[in-house]
Amino acid sequence: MAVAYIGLGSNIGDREAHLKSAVDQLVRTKGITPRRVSSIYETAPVGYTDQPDFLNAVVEIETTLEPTELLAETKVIEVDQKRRRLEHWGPRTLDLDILLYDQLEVNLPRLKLPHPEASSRAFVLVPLAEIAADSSVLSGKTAGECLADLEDTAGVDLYKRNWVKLDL
Ligand code: GSY
Repeated sequence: MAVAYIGLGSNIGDREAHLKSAVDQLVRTKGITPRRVSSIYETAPVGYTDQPDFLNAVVEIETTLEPTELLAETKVIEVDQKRRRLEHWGPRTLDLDILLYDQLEVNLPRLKLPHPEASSRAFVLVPLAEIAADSSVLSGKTAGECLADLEDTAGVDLYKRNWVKLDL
């Protein structure tokens, strides 16, 4: 059994409903058991900035799936939730990114672990550090340490706590 962290993001339509649907479908997926969910944060877009603000959150799961199997399941969820992405870096209904999978380092064309954004992006680090500040996101550096290193977390605002209830 591995512990993994999945980043959720949405910036089209009913963003909160998209994040909820993602968690619901994670709960229903064989081999995946969500254990903790961060608060939702409203975040200014990074990269291509001429697009709506995102809602971002992070889910901690236990999983019996291998990393590539987990990746495949996240893609199924994106498609099932009718993900629309108009441009490669542009708005999307729902994004699921595997951020961490135990302490595993993976460098495949479609899967890099830890996720390259996990150690540098406030929209990832703020929700990740909320539920797993001690998780290692960059050669021994924790999410909490990387978050402390950021110059600021402007553009990442708490949007909602306790937005989903897990039957543990
Ligand atoms: O990397 C995921 C998609 N994405 C995001 C995001 O989820 N949140 C914010 N704030 N900016 C982003 N830019 C991209 S691309």
